[in-house]
Amino acid sequence: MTPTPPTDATADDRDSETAADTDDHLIPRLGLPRRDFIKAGAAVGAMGTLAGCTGLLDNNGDGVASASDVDASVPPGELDEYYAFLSGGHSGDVRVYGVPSMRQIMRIPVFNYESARGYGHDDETREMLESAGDYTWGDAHHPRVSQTDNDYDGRWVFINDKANGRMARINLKYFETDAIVDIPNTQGVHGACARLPDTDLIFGVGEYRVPIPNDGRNLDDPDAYESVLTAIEPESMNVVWQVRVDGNLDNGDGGKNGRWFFATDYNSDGAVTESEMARPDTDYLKAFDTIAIEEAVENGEYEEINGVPVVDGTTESPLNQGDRPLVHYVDVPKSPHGVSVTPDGTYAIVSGKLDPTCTVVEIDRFDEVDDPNDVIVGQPLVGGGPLHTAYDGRGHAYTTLFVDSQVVKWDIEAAVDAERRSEDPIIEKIDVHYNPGHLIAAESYTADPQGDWLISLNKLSKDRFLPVGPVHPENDQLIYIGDDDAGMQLVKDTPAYPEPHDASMVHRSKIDPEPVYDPEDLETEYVDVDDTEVIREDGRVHIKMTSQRNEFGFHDVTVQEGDEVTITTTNIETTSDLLHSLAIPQYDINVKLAPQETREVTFTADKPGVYWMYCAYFCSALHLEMRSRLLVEPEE
Ligand code: CUK
Ligand code: CUA
Repeated sequence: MTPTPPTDATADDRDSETAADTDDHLIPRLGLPRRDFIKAGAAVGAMGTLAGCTGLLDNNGDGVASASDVDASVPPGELDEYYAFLSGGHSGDVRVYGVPSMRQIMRIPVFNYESARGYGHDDETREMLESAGDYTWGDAHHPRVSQTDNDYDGRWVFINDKANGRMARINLKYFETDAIVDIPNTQGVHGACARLPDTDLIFGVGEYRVPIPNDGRNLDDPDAYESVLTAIEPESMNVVWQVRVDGNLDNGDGGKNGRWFFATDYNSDGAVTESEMARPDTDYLKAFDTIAIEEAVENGEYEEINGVPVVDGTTESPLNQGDRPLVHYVDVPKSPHGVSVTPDGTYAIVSGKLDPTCTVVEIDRFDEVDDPNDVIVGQPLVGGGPLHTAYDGRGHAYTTLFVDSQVVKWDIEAAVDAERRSEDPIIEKIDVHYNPGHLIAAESYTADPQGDWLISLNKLSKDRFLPVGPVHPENDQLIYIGDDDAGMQLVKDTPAYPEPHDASMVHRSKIDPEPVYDPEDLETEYVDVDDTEVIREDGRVHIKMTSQRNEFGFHDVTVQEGDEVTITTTNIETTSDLLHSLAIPQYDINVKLAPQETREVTFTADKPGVYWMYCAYFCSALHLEMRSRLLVEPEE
């Protein structure tokens, strides 16, 4: 996320303020003492009530809550309370953190090739990547964990590829990508979200407007470009329908009751240059009535393009004229960015980006109002560059302020009661370092957020870590939000490789991954000791072998130059955490083999010579000895 801020302000402008602000607790924009924002009973007076409050201690006995008083420690040998799934941006992967330790536990390759997990190296994952467009990278932004009845169910994580217009599915039984769909009729799928409560559809939010179909027609006629919302069935990962809209689409979020989906639009005029895109005073929040859209599809009111039923949801569409429009267009201040639905499903909150407000939309009013703009019930003045909003389940919203480098906490109902563009609903602001994009609170996307931890995903780290050259890490900051009296407490800086955009945080009790593979779940047939063999047929060689401490099933295998060789390998170990791999470096292969995992790799033996196949996971004291020879005989 690198939105254009309304001013040229960046972290540089804030650097000079930061030290002073910390000292006298001034909130820069408002010029008020920070403690004035804390509710009655704050600071010293509140400490008497802190006993029994999770996470907050008074470690230094000064009677004032501070970062050192928040217990975020996870001692060696102990486990975290939450999983956090963070997108890897243009690294193309998903990272798994433990919270509150902020330790990075795992990386899951999705749109990228990755050798330590053998991803894109064995036949199955390579074919998955090839059939999904054959790109070597992607831009992963929005990891959303599947829910049942508006609560995390531990089945899947879905994530978009903003670069190539794809959607991927990670299965949480094995924490691995198991499906990717290359979505037709769209470029740059940005938002990714589910229809709730039960994740029966996944939505890909089409960002870039292009001619549909994009086959050379209307090349330089931007008025004819369009963007679409895409609905994907999560079990099959098939695209089931699309809706074409006016303007573009940016971020999205699902309502909680199986009907609504919301998406922002920062380019309602359909412009193609930055200055034109930022010109209109208002852009849209689009509310998609997914039930009405499904009825239109069932009634055949669509055009089939590239095999997908595409429904017309533009403002002029006949389907939008009746009393049950497919898409409601709500005017919100210019260039909105994030939209997120409150845990109780009452409101959708749109963050202003180029306007210092959030817009609160009451969802039930869509059925009651004649003018769609009458769904707006609040518009608090939150600060510079609001991008995304998260929830604690206690009626508070937390919004990142990109330009101000802050997170602002505000009261949702107070914002509905207050005048438009009032600061009254603001409770508190905390400095973050620097320029935050998304933020995520524990289980914020469910009906029941946990309300204890919040991560601010900051785009710049500047001087917060040892310098490592011109490419800086980003900074994921852990903030404790569990004590409304003491206020938000910044607890930890965590450097992140570029670049997390969004995250989901799930209590560990809701995810139950397998420690070893169940061979029944794998496509490739298990190779046991008795199955070890070499099958030769018409220039094709199929090697079936085991791997275990400390040898492969064959000490050497001879093939002919030009043979098409398939090696099927099973790690027959049953002990958890005992991994091997099959590396054949000169053939650019490294297949990872977790316990009870079988993988297959196919290549053409086009280079005569001796090739050591070795195990790249340090599996035992005789790990270095775990190697066999591939002998490729030259053609006569
Ligand atoms: S995100 Cu994708 S540009 Cu604000 Cu949801 Cu960073
Ligand atoms: Cu097996 Cu190293």
